[in-house]
Amino acid sequence: AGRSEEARALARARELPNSRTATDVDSLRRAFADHLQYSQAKDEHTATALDRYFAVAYAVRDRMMRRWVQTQQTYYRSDTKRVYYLSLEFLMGKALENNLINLGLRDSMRDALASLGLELDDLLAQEPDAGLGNGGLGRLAACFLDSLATLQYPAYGYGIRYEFGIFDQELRNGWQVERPEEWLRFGNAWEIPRPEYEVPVHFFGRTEHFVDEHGKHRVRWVDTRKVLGMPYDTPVAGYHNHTVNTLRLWRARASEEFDLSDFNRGDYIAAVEEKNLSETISKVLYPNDLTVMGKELRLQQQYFFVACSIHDILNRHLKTHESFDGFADKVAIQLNDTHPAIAVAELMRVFVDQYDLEWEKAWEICRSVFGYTNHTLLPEALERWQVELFGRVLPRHLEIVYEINRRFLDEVRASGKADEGAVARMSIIEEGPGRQVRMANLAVIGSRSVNGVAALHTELLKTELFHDFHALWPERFNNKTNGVTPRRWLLAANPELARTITECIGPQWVTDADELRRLEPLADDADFRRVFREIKRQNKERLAAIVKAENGITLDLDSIFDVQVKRLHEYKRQLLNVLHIVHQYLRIKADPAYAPVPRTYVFGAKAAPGYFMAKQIIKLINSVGEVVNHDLDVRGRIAVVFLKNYRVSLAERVFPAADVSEQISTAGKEASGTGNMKFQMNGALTVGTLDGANVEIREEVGAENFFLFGLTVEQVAELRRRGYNPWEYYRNDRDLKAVLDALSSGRFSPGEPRLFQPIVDSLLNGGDPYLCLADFRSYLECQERVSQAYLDPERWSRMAILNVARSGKFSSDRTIREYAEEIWGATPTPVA
Ligand code: B1H
Ligand code: IMP
Repeated sequence: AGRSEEARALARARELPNSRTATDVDSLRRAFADHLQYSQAKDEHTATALDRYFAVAYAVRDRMMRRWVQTQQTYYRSDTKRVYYLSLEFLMGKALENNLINLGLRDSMRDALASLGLELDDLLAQEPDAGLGNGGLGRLAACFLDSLATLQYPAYGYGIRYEFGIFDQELRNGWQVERPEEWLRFGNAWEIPRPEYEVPVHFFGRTEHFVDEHGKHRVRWVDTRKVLGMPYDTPVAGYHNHTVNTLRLWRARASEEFDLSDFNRGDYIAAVEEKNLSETISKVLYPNDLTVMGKELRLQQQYFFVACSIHDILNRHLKTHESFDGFADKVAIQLNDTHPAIAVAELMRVFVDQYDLEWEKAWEICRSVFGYTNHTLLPEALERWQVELFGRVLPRHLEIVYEINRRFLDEVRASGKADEGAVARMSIIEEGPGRQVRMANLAVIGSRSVNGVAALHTELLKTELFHDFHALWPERFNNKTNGVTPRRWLLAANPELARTITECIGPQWVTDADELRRLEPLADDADFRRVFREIKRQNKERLAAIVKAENGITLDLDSIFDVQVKRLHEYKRQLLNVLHIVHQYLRIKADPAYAPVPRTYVFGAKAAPGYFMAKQIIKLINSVGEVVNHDLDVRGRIAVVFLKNYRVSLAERVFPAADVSEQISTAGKEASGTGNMKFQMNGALTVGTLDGANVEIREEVGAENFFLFGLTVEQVAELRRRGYNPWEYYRNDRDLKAVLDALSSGRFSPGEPRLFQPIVDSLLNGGDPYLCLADFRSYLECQERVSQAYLDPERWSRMAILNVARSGKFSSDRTIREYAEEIWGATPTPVA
């Protein structure tokens, strides 16, 4: 009764006019002026560009608030099934432009600011990237949030509010140097701290087994160290609808009673040191894309955010339900890789120890709630924890994992479906010296669904990594090919192309990317092709301006912009790309009359700080660039550019400017790739292997609109069976030999002739694990075909337009709809 009285009073209060929801130009101008004054306490004399950015951001945020609250109320009222996406990474990038677009405010806000003599684009530039992820896996989570809200699914993202996201990359003398990225230094306009919803999380300690008053065997987790998780909520608006979902990120805080004993002993400093230790948990994102470190702090991060999120999910459920009986009909939890897989044990612990559920019942609920997405087959990325470490940090969870495993192994043995070898491979515990907990096995056993992220990847999961599990539970496995949001990656990043597309086929494509198919006939329209080329040229100009400012290099806009942007990894073979560049360089030097179709080779890549070979390759790219860009013999023919600090906001400038997309991983190694999709959507042609989602991109665009090269997965396996010897390729291919000899001779490292010897050694004496030499010739021939095709601009634009037209499959809207229908059983829940 009290609450409905309050509701009526609030409604009356809201009858007074306000400027916080209106979206006309005059109201937006007023909102900007108000926030500059009332939120920033600034005037025209003192306001900085950053103040003005905040004024715009707050004006936009105001316009999300009502919808945000109403969205949440709608979810409660309809008691709809909610989806929780648990991820250690959300690579969100900037929020302002995306929010302006999704709320339909971009044009009015631009006009409102223009009337004040301000450029919207200048203010957009002020916002720092939210770099809470490494690469594809984190950016996928961000695209998913956009699609979930756009498709009106009742969804939440849960993760960690890292104080330091992915490092800022600087280059010193061509070497990568990492600097901390202080994205929160000037405040974050989008987050709402919610200290009132803090959650306690326990670590360490020991377990006590006892018999309760009903004679039941129970367990207590005692003598723990407590940390608090404080939620920060960020609104995620759907495109042109009323849905605003929540990204809830947890920050670690020392518990209030943190080491009172130290305080009481008068050791103030020691007590504050303790506080720092607790708060370290959410300090920094681990920057080792695709490599696990086995560090205690990383396990603490994982458990910290999982425990907070599970607590939150259960509380929300209990607000409107008496028990957990219908839990699995109301909740779906997706595990973004194994990083949050401890959630399986945590949910069991809370059910059994705190809510006193029977094990069997708890397990049944658990197993129908979780879905697990695998993102890689690379062994170095498969998470395993030393049993000793795991049991020290999470003693109760280790017991639970043992119990899950014991029951699972009994069941498998009883079924007679697996021999002892298979049983050992499927066990959650890897036996032998230094026993380990295998998180992937825990995730598979604890989930109703296991999916890969591209068709080929899922096939390899079934036949290799999870072969035994697939034999046991074939129905659990499914594919969900990745996608990217066309709002950020086409509508926002490539405004000219987006506008032109809308002029031709209407605006439906923004939320129904299959509509892009209607561009197909325009590939045969010479006028459209000309416009398409003009747009590409403008986008190349925009990128060239960045390169001029950052690298001091003037790019040739007529050259092919040949781009490889992604994390630096040996399997992604940036090195193969460099070998091709060096080959071209040597060819021009050997034959001054050789005039290849001009190319600008563009790279952007961060290397994990401890990844020696990756850092060497960055240095090599820069050193080759140094030589090539200053050699008058090759001027106007080839140029090499390394863009420093590749990140989401830079990517938004790069994809629209690319002619060629380099997707050249060793077949079988790239689970999906998502950059490949962003290039395609922006009309770049792919040079690629049959790996990850390249396979499906080629299927969609047609073989004639895709530049294929390299060994297939089967051929790679066959070559390895026969015994791969890189020396044979070196001896039999004079061009290849010349390239490697040039690296060995110090041609690109004057004064330090042996600098790149480790790279050459890894290729020749290290067995060339990623088969750069085996694919070298095929890659060269493919690049020759690319150059020939580029010579015919009409043919090239035709191919590029068809790439855009056939990119609909790779919208994350399609991906999310599949997850919702086939894994989560979630239905769209529109907000009135
Ligand atoms: C992908 C990761 C990853 N797969 C461990 N696995 C990490 C693993 O910090 N860690 O410990 C971080 C990241 N990332 C990528 O996921 C795949 O390599 C891509 O092929 C795929 O497109 C992307 C999204 O599915
Ligand atoms: P939470 O994240 O689930 O705690 O959601 C908070 C939001 O949900 C707020 O916007 C509330 O208005 C809304 N909400 C919370 N409880 C209820 C309820 O019982 N009925 C309707 N809306 C609710």
